[in-house]
Amino acid sequence: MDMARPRSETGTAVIEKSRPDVDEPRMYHVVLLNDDYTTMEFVIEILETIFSKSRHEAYRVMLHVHTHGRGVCGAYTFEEAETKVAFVHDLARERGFPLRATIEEA
Ligand code: TYC
Repeated sequence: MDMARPRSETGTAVIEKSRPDVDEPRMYHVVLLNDDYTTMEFVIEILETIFSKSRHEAYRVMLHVHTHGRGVCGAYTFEEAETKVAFVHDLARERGFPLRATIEEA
C-alpha cells in the first residue's frame, strides 16, 4: 500500500490525526538546591557535564540557585531525572561537597 497516503480496505481515504493517541511520558524537573559550601565553579561544572548546559547558561542557572535557593536544571522522564540526581550526588560526594538535587513533577 502507498504508505504516504493511507486508504482503508474499502478504498475510502483515511483521515490521520496529526498526533497519534500515544500518552506523552510524565516529565519531572531536576531541582538543584543551594548550600553554603559547594563552590560556584563545581556547580557550573555539574550543569555543563550532567545537564548539557553551555557555560553561559550554566552560570545563569548557578547564580539563580545561589540567589533564590533553588532552580530547575531541566525536565526529564522519571528514570532520566533519577539518574541525573544520582550523578550529581555521586560527583558531589567524590569531591567533598554537600550539593543536593531533588525531583519534582513538572
Ligand atoms: N552558594 C554557593 C557559594 O556561595 C554556590 C552554590 C550555588 C552552591 C548553587 C550550590 O546549587 C548551588 N559558594
